[in-house]
Amino acid sequence: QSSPPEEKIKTLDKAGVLHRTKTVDKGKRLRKKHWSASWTVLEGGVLTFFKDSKTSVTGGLRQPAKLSTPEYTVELKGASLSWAPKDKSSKKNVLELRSRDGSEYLIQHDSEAIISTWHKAIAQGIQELVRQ
Ligand code: I3S
Repeated sequence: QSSPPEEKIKTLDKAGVLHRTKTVDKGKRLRKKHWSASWTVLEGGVLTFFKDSKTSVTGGLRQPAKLSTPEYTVELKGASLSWAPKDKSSKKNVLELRSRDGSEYLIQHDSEAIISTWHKAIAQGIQELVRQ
């Protein structure tokens, strides 16, 4: 039985600036980490990292995508999320996201409160897709 149409409307779950780096690309470990601050949007079961962090300032929440190019798009279906083990990074508050296609990302924010709300939102996004 399919869900009613209103449940399929994509809603913005969360958006903000996070530090992130990709560490594995489809099973292949990348040689170097390149941390950068990026405008990040969680919407409709997809986490999108934009190329830069400035969009939020210039474009505002309403049209972030128009002024910036997505750099990484992570489908949360089949993904897993955990706190990164200490050997993955010396930074604090680091999350590790593994996508179903075998890519891995580290996501970080100096504020424990902020990273915790992202942890909750991404974990919930993954959970909601489990039975779909
Ligand atoms: O895993 P690594 O090599 O310790 O990661 C660090 C490097 O990516 C480093 O870049 P350079 O090798 O160009 O200096 C970054 O500046 C560091 O932030 C990385 O370590 P952390 O522990 O911050 O993820």
